[in-house]
Amino acid sequence: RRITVLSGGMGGAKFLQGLTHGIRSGTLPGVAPDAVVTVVANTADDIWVHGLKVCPDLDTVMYTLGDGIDLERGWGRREETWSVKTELAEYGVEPTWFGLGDRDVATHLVRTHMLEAGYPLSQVTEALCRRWLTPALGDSVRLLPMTDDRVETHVAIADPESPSGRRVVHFQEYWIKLRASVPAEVVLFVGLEDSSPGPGVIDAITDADLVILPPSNPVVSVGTILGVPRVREAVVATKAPVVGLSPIVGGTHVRGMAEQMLDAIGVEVSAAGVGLHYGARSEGGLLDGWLVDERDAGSVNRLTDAGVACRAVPLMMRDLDATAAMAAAAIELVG
Ligand code: GDP
Ligand code: FO1
Ligand code: CA
Repeated sequence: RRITVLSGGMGGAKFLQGLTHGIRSGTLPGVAPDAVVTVVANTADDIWVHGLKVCPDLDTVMYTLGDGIDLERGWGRREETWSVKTELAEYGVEPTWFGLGDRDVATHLVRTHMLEAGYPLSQVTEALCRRWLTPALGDSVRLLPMTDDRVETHVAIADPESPSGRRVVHFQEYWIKLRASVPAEVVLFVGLEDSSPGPGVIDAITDADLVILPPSNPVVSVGTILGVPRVREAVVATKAPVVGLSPIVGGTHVRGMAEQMLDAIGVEVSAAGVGLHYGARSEGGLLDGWLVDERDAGSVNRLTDAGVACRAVPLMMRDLDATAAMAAAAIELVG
């Protein structure tokens, strides 16, 4: 069984924990314990800070599956210290708002050094995963950047001082410094239309037995992956069933800023809205199946009318078993 998952950071990583747990414990219908999972991860959150290339979604997936993640923050390393961040602030260098952990810095130093030596991000990621994934997971999980090219999500927000009435900030500044507290008027994906799918990405979708859209941010995580030229077409065309899980529960996101991002692109903030945004396979969209939370059971008739298999189940990733049950329900939905 080859399962391909298009993932962002925290939401996708948490889902992947439950999926791999379910595979190992043999609780997923029709999925043998030797199933292989390929993760295609979003890289448009990436940011250069203090001369270092930081890849939040790649690192969140890698640290989570490698058991190095700080569970309470949801990002960065466990047992982290912040001396570098503090010293940088003492020098008064910006950005002071970015949480740069000392252990995390080592990852960014290795990555930046390898990039500057000419290695593509995909090979850098492979090298980092030899430490983080191989010991516990062997080659049962592969982590692929969606592209090796530089892509960055930026957000235009209102700014009365500027002639255009707007100013543009990096997505990380919008989220970390501004806490997504102001509307995102426009979401810009810098470099996306000129990017190419990373090595193995198209094959991972075309040759999959199952493609999963996990409960990741539909705009700045799954949306950006689908926005890499040829990727969306590959998902539409793959013979594998495609099943998604809603990141919107009870009409809003569980955490993060999906609501603000969906508002920015004019998509209804609901389980049905996101499902319709991904589209029914029968109408040229992506989905054969769409899993929603029990609170959103009554809202998916547009999708079922379009032939998408829909089901309402508990959709909160409270613990490994709950998440594994979600993965099982998603797989059952599309057979
Ligand atoms: P990010 O890159 O760190 O923002 O992580 P992702 O894009 O992978 O996932 C973020 C999304 O995860 C948010 O839109 C949340 O609503 C969603 N999310 C987080 N926890 C849960 C959960 O327990 N259940 C569901 N259904 N969605 C969740
Ligand atoms: N999220 C925060 O809320 N505050 C931070 O200071 C922060 C720093 C950070 C450093 C490295 C990294 O890999 C992730 C980091 N994140 C931080 C999470 C990051 O903003 C993610 O991109 C979001 O979860 C949205 O994808
Ligand atoms: Ca992210």
